[in-house]
Amino acid sequence: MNKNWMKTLGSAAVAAALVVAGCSSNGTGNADAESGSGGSVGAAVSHKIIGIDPGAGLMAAADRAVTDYGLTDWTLVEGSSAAMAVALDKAVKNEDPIIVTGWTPHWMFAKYDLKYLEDPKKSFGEDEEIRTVARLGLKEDAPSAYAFLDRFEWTDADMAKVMAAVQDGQEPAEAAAAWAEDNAALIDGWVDGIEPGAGETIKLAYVAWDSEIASTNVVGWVLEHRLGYKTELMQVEAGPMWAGVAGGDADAMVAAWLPVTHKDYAEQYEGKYEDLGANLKGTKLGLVVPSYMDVSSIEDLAD
Ligand code: PBE
Repeated sequence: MNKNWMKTLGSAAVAAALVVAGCSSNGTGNADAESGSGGSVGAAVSHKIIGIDPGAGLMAAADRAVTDYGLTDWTLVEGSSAAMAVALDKAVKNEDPIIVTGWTPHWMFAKYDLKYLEDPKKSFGEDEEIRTVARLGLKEDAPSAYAFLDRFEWTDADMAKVMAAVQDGQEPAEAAAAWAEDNAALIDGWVDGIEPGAGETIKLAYVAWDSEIASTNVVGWVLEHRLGYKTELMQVEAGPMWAGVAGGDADAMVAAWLPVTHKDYAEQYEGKYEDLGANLKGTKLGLVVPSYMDVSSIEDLAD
């Protein structure tokens, strides 16, 4: 009963009540909590992993981890990037234990002292990159936009600056514009020798993941301010983002995490999109905890 009930938990108040209930169950025969055989982390966080939007590849990977490590009593809580960040912020302020699904690049590693739990079974994969994916035919229909998208590549340090500005309260478009003005030389290289477009509208699909909010707004800025296009930034869920590019409703996205995280989407739409290669290398995904927690590996979570 516990498990299904936990899945439906929405409010912090109910969650807090559950923690209390979890503690009191110590005295009423909760074998895990009483066994002392490594169940303490699970009990401390009510056997919950705070996830993000259900369409994220990170959630599929976290589900895989739950299976791979035998975390049978655990619940992966669905929500959003923003809700995860709020829960993490609250926990860190109170020095409460918490486990979240996290990824790099992300501003949270600069703001808080965090660590990834080791993943010896590699449920979260390795050697991933963020790629740019265009719809079939974009090359012919908007060659200048295509040429720039094909060339676009930056670093996690670049992305982190835009993400941090958004986190500090700037509108994403403003943060992107400010970053672009500070990095004009880099952008010169991205557009060097590319003729401006004819004012067509380029539709960029993205999901409200902090990293992709940053990249999509920067790419939109370059298309508009350096290449003469109009842009439409379409914020959608992960599935519709891939479906949009594959079906031609969106022109491109800079949010394809491959070869692992978006593998299912990439396979589903194989042959219906063009992979323009990496726009950022050196990413990472996993379960993330505050450094003050005395746990180092996902293996330690199994009761
Ligand atoms: N993320 C951020 C995405 C890709 C970008 C890791 C949350 C995902 O899991 O699909």
